[in-house]
Amino acid sequence: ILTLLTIVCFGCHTKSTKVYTEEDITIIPKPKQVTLNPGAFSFTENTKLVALDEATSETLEMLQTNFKNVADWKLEIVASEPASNYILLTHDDSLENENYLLEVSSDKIVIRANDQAGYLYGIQSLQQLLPVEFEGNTLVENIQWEVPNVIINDGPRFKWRGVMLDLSRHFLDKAYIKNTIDQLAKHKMNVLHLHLVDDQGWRIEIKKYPKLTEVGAWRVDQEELHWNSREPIKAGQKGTYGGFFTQNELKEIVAYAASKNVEVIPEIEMPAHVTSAIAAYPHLKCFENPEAIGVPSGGVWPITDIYCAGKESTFEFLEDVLLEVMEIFPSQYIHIGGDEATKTNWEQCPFCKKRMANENLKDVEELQSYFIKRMEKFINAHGKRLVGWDEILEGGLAPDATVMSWRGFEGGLEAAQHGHDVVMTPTSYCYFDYYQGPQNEEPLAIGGYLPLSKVYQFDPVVETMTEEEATHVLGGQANLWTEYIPTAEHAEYMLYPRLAALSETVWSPKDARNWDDFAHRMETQYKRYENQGVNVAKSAFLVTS
Ligand code: TNX
Repeated sequence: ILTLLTIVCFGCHTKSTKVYTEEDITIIPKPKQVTLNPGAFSFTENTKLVALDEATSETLEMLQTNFKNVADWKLEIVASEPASNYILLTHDDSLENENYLLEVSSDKIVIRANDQAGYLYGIQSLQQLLPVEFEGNTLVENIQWEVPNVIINDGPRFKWRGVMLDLSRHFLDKAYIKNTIDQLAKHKMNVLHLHLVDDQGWRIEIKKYPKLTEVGAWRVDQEELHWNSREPIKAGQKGTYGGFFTQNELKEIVAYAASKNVEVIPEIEMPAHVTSAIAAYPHLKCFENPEAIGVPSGGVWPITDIYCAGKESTFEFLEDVLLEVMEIFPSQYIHIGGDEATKTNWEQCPFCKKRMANENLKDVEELQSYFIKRMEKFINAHGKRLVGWDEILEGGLAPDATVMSWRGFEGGLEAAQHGHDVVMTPTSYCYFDYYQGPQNEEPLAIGGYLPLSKVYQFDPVVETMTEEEATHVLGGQANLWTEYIPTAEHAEYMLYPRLAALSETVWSPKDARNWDDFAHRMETQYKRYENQGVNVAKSAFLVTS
């Protein structure tokens, strides 16, 4: 009798007793289409993970590790389907990239996708259907690891779903970046834009120009000198605060990100926001005055020392740098910054004046446009595309440039009207360095006010856009500038939970968005964050208007 019972038990594993409702489906970002059916699938120690090929086996290994951690089960990965009690990942050509179809029934779970990203996102949704403790990755007893029976048909609204981390103003280490990549994948985001160069620090090893990191990556300790101090650091003064990534470390980050469907886009600022480079190689600016400042901790504004647009040596330097950058980052896009260039030096500089005369440029705006167009030619010749902040529109946009619109939506709109691709990152919805709750209760921030509810109202497509213009909107991105964000813990605080709202604005269908429904799902998402050990801001949630 006992043997018989055991056989029966193995065949039709544990029956669910819980009755699920729509309220129990708290996936963020909200899927395109969800159908809830009666019943549930219960994972057991004998649930099989079915991988028909190597690609799916990697994805299933993630699930295997999680179950090892939370249940101390070693779920077996097998190559063919058993009669029941299994999860299968299977290829489906009819689905678009990054899409997945997740079908949960009482005896099996099937995830269909056309690419690795689709499987990954199917698994992410599955994890969010499991009890929140699943995210904790620590052993939990007396819990039923079950998932309601559902059919979820899902895929992204936009193809660029990004976050930018500013590693210059404060350096954030590799562990934090990998952690952010994990979170991006959980939120079904797929772009990590790394701001590797700014006045306050050069963060990427360039073999041909070692001083960029020997000198340019270090400034006086941020504790001694707040970034907002107007005290310039003297040339030669030894910096104690900073850091940089070696090329190998960056390659490791790129590979890790790729395994989570995240593309890392490097930003090498030019022609401004480059005091760190100039501190290392003063010939890169127009006037080589002997009292050249070192790497500033910030705040000396406006910064007039920018790369000289007249000297050929500037372009040689930048091309050398970009060659090394393109070796590290396989991304289609290279971000060249282009923002906030104060061009007073260019107006005075004999080299710049000569360039303007030779190239028939009527003003320094056109000189900046010349600069960017020249860089674009170089980037295109290496099979890559240029993306830059919306200032690259001034003086004429480079022929194939993609515009990252930050000073509102206008730059993006203008670019789209001229047939250029656009990523929307307007300060009003996407600047995660802004306060997210009442100022007097929040840690010091740069200013502004961007609560969770406001992020949720973001829409990358401007209402007045024609259909054709809207096709040029690649998506949206949150920017985390770190002038006031000295630690990884603080960076987390600024990113979460706002990233949850942003993810929904770039993933979910516009008409699926509903604040009350989102707020309900966020209650569970908070528990997930807590289980994952994320330093999440509670304040953002309190403010609903
Ligand atoms: C503007 S956005 C900048 C950054 C600052 C940020 C602070 C952009 C392209 N440039 O250099 O860090 O504002 O919010």
